[in-house]
Amino acid sequence: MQKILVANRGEIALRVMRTAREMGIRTVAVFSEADRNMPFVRYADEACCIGPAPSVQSYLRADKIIEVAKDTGADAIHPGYGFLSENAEFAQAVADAGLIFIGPSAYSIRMMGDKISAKQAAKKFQVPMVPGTDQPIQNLNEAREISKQTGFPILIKASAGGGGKGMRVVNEEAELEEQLHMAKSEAMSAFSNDAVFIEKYVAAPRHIEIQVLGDQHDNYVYLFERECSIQRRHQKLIEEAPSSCLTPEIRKAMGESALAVCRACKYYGAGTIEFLVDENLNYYFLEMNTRLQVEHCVTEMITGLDLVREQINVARGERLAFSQDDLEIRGHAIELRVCAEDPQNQFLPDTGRLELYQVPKGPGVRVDDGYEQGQDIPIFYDPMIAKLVAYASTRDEAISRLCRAIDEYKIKGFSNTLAFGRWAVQHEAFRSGHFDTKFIEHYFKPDMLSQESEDEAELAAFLAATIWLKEERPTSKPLAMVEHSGWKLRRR
Ligand code: MV4
Repeated sequence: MQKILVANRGEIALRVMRTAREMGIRTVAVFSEADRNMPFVRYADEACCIGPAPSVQSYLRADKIIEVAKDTGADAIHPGYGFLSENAEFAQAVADAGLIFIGPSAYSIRMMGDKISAKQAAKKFQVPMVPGTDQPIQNLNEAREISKQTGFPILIKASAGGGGKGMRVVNEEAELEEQLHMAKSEAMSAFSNDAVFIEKYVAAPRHIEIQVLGDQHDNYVYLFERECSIQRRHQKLIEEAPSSCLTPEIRKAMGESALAVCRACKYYGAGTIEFLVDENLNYYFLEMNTRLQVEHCVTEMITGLDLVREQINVARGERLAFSQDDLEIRGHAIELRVCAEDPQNQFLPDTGRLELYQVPKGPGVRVDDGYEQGQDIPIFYDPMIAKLVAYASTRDEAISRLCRAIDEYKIKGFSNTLAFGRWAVQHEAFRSGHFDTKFIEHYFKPDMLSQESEDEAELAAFLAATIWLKEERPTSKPLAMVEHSGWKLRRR
């Protein structure tokens, strides 16, 4: 493999290109008109504009991207996450064009993309599943029968959904008819497929996922878990590895279940098996993500592996160079997604320019970002601008380190999730490890962060007054001194 086209943008495009460069592989960037000045475009050895800003006219143009790959002599395509990464037709088209798709086969993507066929495959390998069905619901009577067996509340899920899209909670039999009807018509308009299935609703579970790697010679390993319960509206905000709630026995059982899912779909490449874990540490298979995930970095920190390197090696047919027994968890990693969103206003996306942008550095800090100071955040794409990862030997140290890094991180120009992140990891429920997917809903109120900015304003006023009243006060710019005060910056 001599040259990889990266069919993505922002931090993940850069992330993939960095590993390619370390491996002596050249890179091709494809970019939209909005991304012309992005760091990933400059980092690539070659770059090609593929269309206007909207994704459907650029990053989702499978035909155009394959054409660029051929024209530039690339021999492989890395899809990153999002966009075309879990599109089986794209994976097939890449292969049909004589190029290597750096990811699983179209067969695996297709089987896991349909949640009903994923459950049927996993069931054959005795993977634990939430009580319910692994067949499409045919009619209301059938839905009634199944919910009688499981008991209410239940969840109706779209087979073509996933990641929380196309789900409906039904609390009692009286709501069933209407909810089933709505679920099916929603699924039809969103996915052109109205197949739905039913599961017992697990209230307030933890969301824990297992990272896996497979090669094209039937070898598989699991790279332990990531705890992803701190999320809002199915958008994860904080991820960590390992989870503070698993025992070595459950970790091993979940890892082996994850590998069973891989065997069920003949998986190769990097993948993630999502599980729900209830308060008694029962775990249930939810779905499989057949791509490299945003939060893969925390797994890299605790295993010492480079997942993109592994993806590339597997894609070119190499065998995994290690087995399960070679792997162990070392230390603890926590990731905060730094998003251009306003936590005080329901985490709605904010836009603006990076007027000031300084990233934290030093021991155990990793920042995967895609923008530079002075750039505008386009409205067309995901609001995540960076991932801040803290790594240390223990969870407590990783939390302290993340807080220190958040303090060093300077972003001015739009609202972002940095202060939210500090609030979350300092919360007693997070620190003690006793939290679930309802963490933000239960504990977070918008004014919790404004208190912090009020404290800061008060301190700034106090310092300004103190300087002003001091005998040897500077004759000019007292406010500039306040601005640069280490006391204010450290919020003391
Ligand atoms: C569930 C569930 C409770 N019970 N299934 C949401 C994402 C999708 N992968 C499946 N999801 C859920 N499935 C049963 N039977 C609760 C969720 C869920 C959730 C899961 C993981 C992380 C956050 C979540 C937030 C709300 C609901």
